[in-house]
Amino acid sequence: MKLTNRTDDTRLSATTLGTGLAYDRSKVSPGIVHLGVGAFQRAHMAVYVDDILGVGPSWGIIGASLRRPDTRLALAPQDFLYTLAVQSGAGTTIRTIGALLNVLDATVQHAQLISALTDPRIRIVTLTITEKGYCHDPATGLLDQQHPDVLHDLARPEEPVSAPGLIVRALELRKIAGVAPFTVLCCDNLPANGQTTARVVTGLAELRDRKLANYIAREVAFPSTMVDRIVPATTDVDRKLVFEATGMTDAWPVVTEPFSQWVVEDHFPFGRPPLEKAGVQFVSDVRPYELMKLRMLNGSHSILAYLGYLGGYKYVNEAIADPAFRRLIHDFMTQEVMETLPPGLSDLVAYRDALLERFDNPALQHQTWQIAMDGSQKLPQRLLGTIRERLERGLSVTRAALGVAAWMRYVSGTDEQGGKTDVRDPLAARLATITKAAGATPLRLVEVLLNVREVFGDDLPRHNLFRAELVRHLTSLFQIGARGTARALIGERP
Ligand code: CS2
Repeated sequence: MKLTNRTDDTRLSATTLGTGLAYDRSKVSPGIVHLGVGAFQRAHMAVYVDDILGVGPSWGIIGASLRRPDTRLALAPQDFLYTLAVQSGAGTTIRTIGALLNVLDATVQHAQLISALTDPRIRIVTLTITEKGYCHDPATGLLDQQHPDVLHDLARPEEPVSAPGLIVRALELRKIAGVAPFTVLCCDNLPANGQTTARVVTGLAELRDRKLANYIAREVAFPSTMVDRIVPATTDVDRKLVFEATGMTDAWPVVTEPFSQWVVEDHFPFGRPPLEKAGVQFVSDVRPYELMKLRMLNGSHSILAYLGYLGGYKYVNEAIADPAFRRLIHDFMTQEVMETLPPGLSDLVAYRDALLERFDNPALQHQTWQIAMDGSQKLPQRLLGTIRERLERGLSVTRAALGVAAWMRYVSGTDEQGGKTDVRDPLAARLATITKAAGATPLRLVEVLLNVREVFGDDLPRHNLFRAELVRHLTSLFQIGARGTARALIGERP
């Protein structure tokens, strides 16, 4: 990120912005601590909060980055203000967001973060720490007791580094001080995300102190949510666009699509912002929405990411413009996912068509490589849930299995041109070792990868039909590539 050649009077800040917000920011006080400030949170949850700060000024956000200084470094000089650019084929709309009152860098401001988390004004702690931030076993959803961060937090409970560790410590301190706890709101793409978060937090507390664990289980609410907005990583092109549109330099704007959805289970014992005024849907059971979104959107995204990347497509909109890929994703949703979803959801056909249109957005530049990251943490809820249910019912899993085979091909470390693939995944080292030992032999690759229990559990490796589909697809991916395989699957000449 280059900020040279611009004088400070063109840098976005409270002074240069003037009265550019719809509310008086000096009246806003913090009510939420957010762990994991990233592009997604800044383009989603923070925008909903920004919308209601005029009527609910006690719900400002203190953000925290758990690993990296970059967000604080970029936003502090601009008073934590940033630009939201909403882009579609029809053009761009620009808005400044002021909901973040501060961003702490937990690596050097640990004490400040703990004091924010124990501040009685804080009534909600929200999380976007990505799937791997939960230190859990993706196949079972249970805390991984051998996770290095968990071991660290058990050894030094006063200086936790993981999000579950920070939450446990903050709740412990609040309990000691006689301060009511906060509500924990997971905003990550996990199945039953409230329960999953509750399980890892109480699981960690249990390893430290049973009484504390009981207290958390009894007193703390973990409502589930479904979050949805496509937010690619910000690039220098986006920075330039924002500068050209506003005349101000913003070191870290966020660029997103027009669509945004947030469905929340309405269980906030210590109060919540009036987010329904900003379009949040409060419901008693989030599960149907969550399954729909994870299996339709994220499932399709992951298939497109692996096949697209292998097929040489850098961006999602390029991949979905390939007729064979488009047809494959259309049929995956229609013929494999829809019948696994609970009844009562509104028009799934319209939902599917809207997704295809969103993937098409040419302004977004969403990299297949970005979505391909952390597959070991994503596959269970995106593809394997669909596959499990269909196998149980004796139904075919061809397209979903192609997504899994494409992941297997991807993590084997080379692309179709023989170049090296930069595989980012918490299990990357292990995946590299086992795939190297197996070589480019589909049967052996399927064998070793299916045995990664954290991903496939104990049941899927035993399923012969699933295994056969994987071997068939992987053989085809090696022989005729991703595009050829997609074409063959939809009945066209590869
Ligand atoms: C994507 C998601 O990066 C990914 O894995 O599938 O971030 C996706 O864009 C969001 O969940 C959309 O709501």
